[in-house]
Amino acid sequence: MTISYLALGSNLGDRLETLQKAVKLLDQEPEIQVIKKSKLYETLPYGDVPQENYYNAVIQINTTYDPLQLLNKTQAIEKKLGRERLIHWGPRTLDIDILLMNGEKIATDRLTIPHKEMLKRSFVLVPLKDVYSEETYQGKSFDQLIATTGNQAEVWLSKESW
Ligand code: PH2
Ligand code: MG
Ligand code: MG
Repeated sequence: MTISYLALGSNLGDRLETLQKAVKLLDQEPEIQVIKKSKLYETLPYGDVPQENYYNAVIQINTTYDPLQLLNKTQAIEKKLGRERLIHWGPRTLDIDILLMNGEKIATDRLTIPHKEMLKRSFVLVPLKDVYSEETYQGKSFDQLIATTGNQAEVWLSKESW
């Protein structure tokens, strides 16, 4: 079993319903158990593409899949819930990114673990703090890591319960 962390994001259509369905579909996979869900956050779009606000969350899962098997599953679920790959970094009904898988380090064309950009993004670090198994990551507290991004003000708790 591998403890892994997945980031979920949506900024098209019914964002809450999409994230809820994604968690359910992941948990229904025989080789994946969802252990913890972060709170739900509304976030300003990060990057250069103007677009609507996102809902973001992070979940902790247990899986027996290897990284590429897990990527195939997450991509199948993105597709099932209506994702079309149109604009790089553009609006999406559902994005599932693998952040961490135990201590794995992988760099291939399809997949990099730990996720390359995670330390720059408060919309990832704030929910990761909710579910991460330890108080620190690479020797730093999450509050320190979040402060370093400079975009911590772009993330706030959603009033919706999920
Ligand atoms: N995902 C992106 C680009 N920008 N901004 C926010 N706030 N949340 C996201 O999930 C997001 C983004 C590309 O994956
Ligand atoms: Mg992403
Ligand atoms: Mg992605």
